Amino acid sequence: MSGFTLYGYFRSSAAFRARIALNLKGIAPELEFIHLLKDGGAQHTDSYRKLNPQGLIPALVHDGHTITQSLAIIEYLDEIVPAPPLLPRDAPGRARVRSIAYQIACDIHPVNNLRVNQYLKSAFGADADTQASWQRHWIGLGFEALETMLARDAETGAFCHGDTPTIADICLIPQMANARRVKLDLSPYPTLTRIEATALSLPAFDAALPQNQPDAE
Ligand SMILES: N[C@@H](CCC(=O)N[C@@H](CS)C(=O)NCC(=O)O)C(=O)O
Repeated sequence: MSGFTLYGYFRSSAAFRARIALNLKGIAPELEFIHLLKDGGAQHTDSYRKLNPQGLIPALVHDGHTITQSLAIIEYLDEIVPAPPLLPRDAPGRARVRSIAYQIACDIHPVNNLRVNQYLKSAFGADADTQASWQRHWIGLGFEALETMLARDAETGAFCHGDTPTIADICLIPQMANARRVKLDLSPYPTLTRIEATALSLPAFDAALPQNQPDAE
């Protein structure tokens, strides 16, 4: 399929989610790189804010529509390209997958975002070490609950839910990359690291890694 444009940045974990979903669906989008740091951040320019008034990436343009929010992008792709499905067929399964995805996308990720770290610095003088410590705290708290849930539930398989990747894995793997970047000790989360290794053995996940992007630095 063609006619997709993804606005992203190699290190953005929300863009990483969108890249995995596009890869799983076999879609190779045109790429527009929004450098989040250079010259104060391209996400804040008038031209990008016209596309996404939130000033956040990713944004996906397709068929005259601009879609923002990574989970909305992923569910849109899943609806227009149904195979392979990124959500289970059964309602309890879909609820469980969304619960895992939202734990990451709604509770862990937002408090660790770039703009939060920039505000920690400008308002409270938090240096890079303090910011990393903040991130380790919030990621660790979220991972503790996720590890308990995934280790306990019979629905957990090779992936977060069963033996094929879902939206839960699409959120988990980029969050693991962020955890590694701030040097969180991952030894207390053996289920998460096992699922990460399985997911990264798939080309769709591996090709979406930050270091494998054309704008990687
Ligand atoms: N909930 C949004 C989060 C998007 C988001 O926070 N993107 C980050 C990069 S991971 C961003 O653009 N940050 C720019 C900034 O903080 O200025 C989504 O899932 O798309």
